[in-house]
Amino acid sequence: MKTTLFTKAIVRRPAQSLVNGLTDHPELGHPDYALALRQHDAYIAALERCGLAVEVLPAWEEHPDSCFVEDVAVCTRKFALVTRPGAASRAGEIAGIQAVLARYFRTIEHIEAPGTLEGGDVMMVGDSFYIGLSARTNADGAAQFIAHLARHGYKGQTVTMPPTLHLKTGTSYMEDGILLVDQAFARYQEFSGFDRIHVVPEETYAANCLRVNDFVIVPSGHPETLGALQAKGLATIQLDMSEYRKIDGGLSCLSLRF
Ligand code: CIR
Repeated sequence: MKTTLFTKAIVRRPAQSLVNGLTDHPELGHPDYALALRQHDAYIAALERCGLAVEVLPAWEEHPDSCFVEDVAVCTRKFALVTRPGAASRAGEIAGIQAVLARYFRTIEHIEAPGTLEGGDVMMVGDSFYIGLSARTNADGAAQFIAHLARHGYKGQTVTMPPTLHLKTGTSYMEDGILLVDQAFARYQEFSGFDRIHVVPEETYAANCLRVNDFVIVPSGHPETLGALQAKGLATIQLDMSEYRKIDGGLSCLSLRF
């Protein structure tokens, strides 16, 4: 059976300044820019293979983390949201995103100060949204988003966060009731109703996989998670994400899908 969740995606080419992106893992070293570009090419090709028309925004040198376009917006079926990133160095990344979103969405909502919210903290499960209260997303930002959701007939609920960058760093929804959870989220009551795949500690990075229509995109080098997804009958595409991992970026971070 064909599953159509999304038809379009927006990505932004990595800038050379990517090598100075924010990271909690400096021990992994700086990204290799040429390799990051090749990995980005493969990422776009994978989204196209999943059936998406991909709009590619140009690299933006002033903003090292700007290829992580997921954090500056949230796209729902009824409206788009321009966020207000909690990382000071990323605040300027929202400039221009409204104009891009306006090509696809009639209604665009915003997070206003003092609220902060980054898209990496938002997990969509059908008409329900989970919002991680992280160092990047505060209670005010989450409350504003939940109010927007309610106005559009959706539900939103906050999730208390372990010390993890974003909610989707540690858990991601694979559709069909299946949820990937790393150890930090394993005991969360709010997720107990899902068919959970527990990501083993050595593969924590693979808690951020991306379901796009008939495929799940999985970071390469995570055989247990790959096997667990395939055992659920899901078709997989593996992508090498080594250069983005160095600056805490995962598969979902690199695109907006709608
Ligand atoms: C940051 O720290 O903001 C970037 N280096 C990584 C952003 C990853 N985005 C995401 O998880 N949605």
